Amino acid sequence: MMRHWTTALCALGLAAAVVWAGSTPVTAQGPGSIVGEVKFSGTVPAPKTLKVNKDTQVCGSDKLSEELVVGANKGIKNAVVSLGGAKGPAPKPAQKPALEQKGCQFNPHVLVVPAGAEMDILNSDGILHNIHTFSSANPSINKAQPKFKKALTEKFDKPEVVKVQCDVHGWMLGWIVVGEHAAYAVSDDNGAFKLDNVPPGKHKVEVWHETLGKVSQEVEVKAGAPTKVTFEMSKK
Ligand SMILES: [Cu+2]
Repeated sequence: MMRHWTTALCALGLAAAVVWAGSTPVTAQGPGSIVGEVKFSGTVPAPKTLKVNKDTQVCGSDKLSEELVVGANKGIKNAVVSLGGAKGPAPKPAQKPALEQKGCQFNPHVLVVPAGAEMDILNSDGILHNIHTFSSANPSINKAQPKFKKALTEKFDKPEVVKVQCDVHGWMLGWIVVGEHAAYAVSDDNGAFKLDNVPPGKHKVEVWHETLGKVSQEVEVKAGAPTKVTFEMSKK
């Protein structure tokens, strides 16, 4: 008889526990994320054409400028989204970041590199390029990269946006965004981005684009969940 009751109570207790857990919302914990889009507002201008008039056997023919790339649904590519007030230093990346010169273009067009981390500048073209950087906080680099020099290793210690050009091929343009913390993302072909590991709370989220400038928005991030946000940028 006793045994029977115990079994019955246990079964009841188990059933109650299951119901209780099922009706209690799971408490979200830990960092959240910010997912969103950077969109162009207004009439999208036609992309500029860059004249290719040198080393055409490697560089190819005229190219479309990447200074403003607007994709599907007016998403802006290569906008850099970052968390204002995030603390550094940025962790060392697992893989050395690389800026590649291929087909006489910088790839990627916009690269985020943590401050103080080594990065490679690659010459995959087998012709002479000349790396020339424009910055204010970091020393300028102006180095020939002959065809046999496949990689140059460089390092930027101070956070800032560095413009990169090639003195051999006037149309070549790229950007190195030297980050002071880990919370950076670059928007993709459709203007989409994701910032992971964002502490819950209010954050100022900043967006930089090479020709459209800067916009920012306050975003409240919930613990353990993605928060959606849309940024709009337009020609000044
Ligand atoms: Cu070049």
